[in-house]
Amino acid sequence: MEKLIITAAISGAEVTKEHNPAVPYTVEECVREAGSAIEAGASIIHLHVRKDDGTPTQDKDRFKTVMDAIHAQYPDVIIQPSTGGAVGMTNDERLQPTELNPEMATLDCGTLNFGGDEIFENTENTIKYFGQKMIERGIKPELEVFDKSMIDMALRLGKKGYIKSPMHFDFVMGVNGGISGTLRDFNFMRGSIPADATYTVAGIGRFEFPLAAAAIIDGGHVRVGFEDNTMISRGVVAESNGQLVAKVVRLANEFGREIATPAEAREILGLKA
Ligand code: KMH
Ligand code: ZN
Repeated sequence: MEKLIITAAISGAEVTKEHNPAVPYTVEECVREAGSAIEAGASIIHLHVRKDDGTPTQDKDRFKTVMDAIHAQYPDVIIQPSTGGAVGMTNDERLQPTELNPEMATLDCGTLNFGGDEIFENTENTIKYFGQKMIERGIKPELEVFDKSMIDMALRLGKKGYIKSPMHFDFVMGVNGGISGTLRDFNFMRGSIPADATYTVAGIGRFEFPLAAAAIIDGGHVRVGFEDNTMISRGVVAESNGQLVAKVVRLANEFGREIATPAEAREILGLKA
């Protein structure tokens, strides 16, 4: 079986220090949290950035500062900026980090309710626009799909030339407004992607580790991190992103799945080196 790629979503845009005091806002905190995850076995950092007060931002300069600071200490790691940003941002605001020509970036494949009164909006034209920009800039999209219909959208837009194959999906499961985090729905998602596609699974909250185990067994890949879940076990706040990654490594060891280095992750995902 292919080695396991672990992605650490260290910060997100919604989670705060009230949920977990280790949620990173400053550049130094981002380096600390990315470092803990990389040292535990993550080969990809899925990155959102904040202002020092915790406000989410897609500012290109802030991304550059944080990415350079992480790469200064961990030159091999793959950094995957978010183009989802936070609810309510404009398309061009969200796309700013792609101007830095990262190897990967997320591409969200549909609109969904996002708790309370929030709607995370990704119209068909938005997805086309983001897909086109990523092709122009040589960026491999991680196709964030929060529901089965978003896989169908990605496949349709792939046929029209907005997304290249082989595709790499991220099944985000358990968001209130998206598909549930049950094994039944995991099987549905997993069975709905093309044979040449790869996937990672990001289980939200209590779904994080059960879905990680499912993907480890199935030959898929895993995303964990404070963006998706801040607890190491029921009622126990995680000390760091690295602690979440270490738990995935232990599960992988139990099932005999080796962990991919960044170089091996590049090979598996077909990234430009
Ligand atoms: N913060 C969410 C509204 C992504 O990174 O591409 C969107 C999100 C998805 O986190
Ligand atoms: Zn994200």
